[in-house]
Amino acid sequence: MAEYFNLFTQTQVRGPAEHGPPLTDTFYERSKAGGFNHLLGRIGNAQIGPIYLGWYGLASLICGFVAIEIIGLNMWASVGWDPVQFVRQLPWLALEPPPPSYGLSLPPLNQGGWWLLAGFFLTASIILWWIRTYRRAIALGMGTHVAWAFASAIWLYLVLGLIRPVLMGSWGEAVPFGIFPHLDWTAAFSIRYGNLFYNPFHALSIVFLYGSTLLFAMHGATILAVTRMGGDRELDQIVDRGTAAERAGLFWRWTMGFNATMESIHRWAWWFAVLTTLTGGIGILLTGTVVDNWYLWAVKHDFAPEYPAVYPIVPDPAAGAAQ
Ligand code: 07D
Ligand code: 07D
Repeated sequence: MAEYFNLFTQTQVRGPAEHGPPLTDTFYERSKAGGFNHLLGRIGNAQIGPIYLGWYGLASLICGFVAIEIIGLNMWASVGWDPVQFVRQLPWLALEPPPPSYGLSLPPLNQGGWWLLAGFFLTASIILWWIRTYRRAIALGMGTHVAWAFASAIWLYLVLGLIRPVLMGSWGEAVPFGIFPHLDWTAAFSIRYGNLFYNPFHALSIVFLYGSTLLFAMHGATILAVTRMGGDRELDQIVDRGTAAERAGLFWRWTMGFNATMESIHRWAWWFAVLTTLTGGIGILLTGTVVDNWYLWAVKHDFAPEYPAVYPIVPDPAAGAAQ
């Protein structure tokens, strides 16, 4: 019996496990069979695995584990090895970079040395994972779009924690490890450099971040809206356009006069996501190196007003209240 398939009445068609095309260039055998999981099938594909670990994957996981271990143990030590306080205070705990007085030299372990080590292993882990995304794509005969999008995020990460601190001559410029501490750093960074809102690259980054969510919503909604015509089989709709793609396109021409194609929408989405961190990284790189105060920079370039010229001196309301 054919069952109507939509968001609420899902069917999970289950055949033999899909192993993907055979790999030719690998010296590490991937694991044999995967399993199935009904709950995962509700949000995605029910099949789990086969997972490809490989030497890069293994090395990445080990480096990631070492980094998290260093961060976690330092945080734990900072509450006197008390397990309860560790859990309670975790969001506020930090592993801080060295104080500015050390510049780019190697500090003692408890003066930021651990931070440097953790950063080294985290960076190694991330770069090894990038290599893995690149090599697995090649092995499957795919394009390397995922790897290059990931590289854009890594660019911002490297600017924040490595490239800019090196240009500024101090590890102390880098971001601490920690959930709220890294937010404090973000706020302090903005204030120190005269309000990041006046940094045009921060603005561009926000444009692409917001744009990414908008595009994702529009695309996701459009495809869901035409699944009943087979729109979710996007590939078929690209090579053999059917009523779903036609209607989806017409919907947008009706509502806004222009439509993306089944292919171009993914290019838009890719570029918007990639440009978020690409422009963001440029913005951070310029901060403190080329521009020391974004507000004053904006005043100089005539897009921020000088405060006194706009706001006359305001009497302190508290002074009146005291009488
Ligand atoms: C949903 C994919 C899954 C990823 C997740 C993140 C860790 C960290 C480590 C306790 C969308 C896993 C988290 C591995 C645990 C320790 C030591 C991605 C999804 C679930 N931030 N940030 C978060 C990172 C920076 C900022 C949350 C990382 C900059 C603001 C999480 C980096 C600045 C806010 C986190 C990084 C900045 C956050 C949720 C690296 C400027 C929030 C992230 C490596 C860009 C939000 C309490 C998320 C929050 C948040 C991780 C860098 C600003 C802990 C790994 C320095 C303003 N950041 N962040 O869902 O709730 O991303 O914070 O560069 O409001 Mg951050
Ligand atoms: C961090 C890329 C690196 C991540 C990697 C992931 C792991 C975990 C986990 C397996 C996010 C590695 C992953 C290790 C593995 C598992 C589970 C991407 C990262 C490689 N801002 N702001 C941005 C807004 C203000 C500030 C970008 C909005 C204030 C600073 C974004 C507002 C001040 C920085 C953005 C706002 C301030 C930013 C981030 C509003 C604070 C940055 C884009 C409405 C008081 C960063 C140029 C991104 C940047 C950044 C948005 C306000 C500070 C668009 C909407 C004025 C210091 N801000 N911001 O994708 O690039 O990050 O700036 O107020 O560094 Mg901001």
